[in-house]
Amino acid sequence: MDDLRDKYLTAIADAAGESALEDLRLAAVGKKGEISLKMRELGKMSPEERQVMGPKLNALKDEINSALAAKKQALSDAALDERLRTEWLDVTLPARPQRQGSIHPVSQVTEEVTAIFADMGFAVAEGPQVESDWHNFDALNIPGHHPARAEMDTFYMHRAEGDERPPHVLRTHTSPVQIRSMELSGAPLRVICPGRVYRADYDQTHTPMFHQVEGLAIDKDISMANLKWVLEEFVKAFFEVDEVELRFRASHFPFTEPSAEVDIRCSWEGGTLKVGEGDDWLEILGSGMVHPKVLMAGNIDPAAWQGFAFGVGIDRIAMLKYGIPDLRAFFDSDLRWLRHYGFAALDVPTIRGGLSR
Ligand code: 2NM
Repeated sequence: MDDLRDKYLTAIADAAGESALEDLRLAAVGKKGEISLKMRELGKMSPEERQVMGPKLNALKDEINSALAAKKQALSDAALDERLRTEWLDVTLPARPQRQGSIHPVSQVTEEVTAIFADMGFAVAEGPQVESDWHNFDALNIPGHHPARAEMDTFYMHRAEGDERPPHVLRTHTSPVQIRSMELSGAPLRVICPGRVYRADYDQTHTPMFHQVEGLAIDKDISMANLKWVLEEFVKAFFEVDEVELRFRASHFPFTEPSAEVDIRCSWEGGTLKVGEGDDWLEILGSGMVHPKVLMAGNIDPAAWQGFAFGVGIDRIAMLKYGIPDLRAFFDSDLRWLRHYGFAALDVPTIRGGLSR
């Protein structure tokens, strides 16, 4: 009996798989198994012999059955571990690595600018790219005879023969979106308007479609001092530097009074731009206090409210920040250029995480 016990327990311990284990079960405790046959022999024994052998055989059968069960569990645990180890899949990998795209610098910079102004409490508004003549010009204090209309090199939409109404235009700036925001929300108001704008101009530094962000803040006691602080905070966050110096130069826009162009102190030493130090000045912004007539066009009472506004060219500040030399390459859809200057799709700009990581 001890030989039988050793033989089967050793064989069970060494069994390589579930089918070997099943063969062992049949050989030991199956209908024609060795232990079952021994149990059948109990009938031929004397009652004294049977009284000793019966319990021993039963105990052996139980022991072998539980060894079989334990081994079966161990084998299936090992099989599961092996599957978990070999059938592993990184579900965070991109689904189609052979088609990785990239985020266009204009999109990236739009997101960066939006994140910075959102952090200062500005909402984001969008509007139509085909605008009414009134929203694009009249509401912004640019009347029909005003030279700014001609200067803007406007693209005009078609009107049917004999239709005397002024044709719609491709918006020449995003200011009409701010007129719409004033009409829609009233004062107080803090909003930025990023988007595409159009002017019939094409050379080294101009494309007929380009991108702008304009900002507008209206409240009871808003001044040029608030404008200066907001623009300083913006420039520091955008160029990721701790200190900047801004220079306001008197200028003229029909929609602001007074108006100022804003330069930032910089250096071009070694051909690379450093913001906040050096003896050069970089012109990046137009700004001013919103003209009372513009507030009135937006149904806001200029006797009760005032505000500042500004406009930035996105393409230009993208070129400056990321060292992109040629504006026209922005719109060539050249995949090699996009791979070089593009951004990873999952690197969303955040104020805390650093904008351009
Ligand atoms: C600029 C410069 C100065 C401007 C004005 C407005 C509005 F609609 F609120 F009056 N939005 N943006 C503005 C002012 C834009 O771009 C160079």
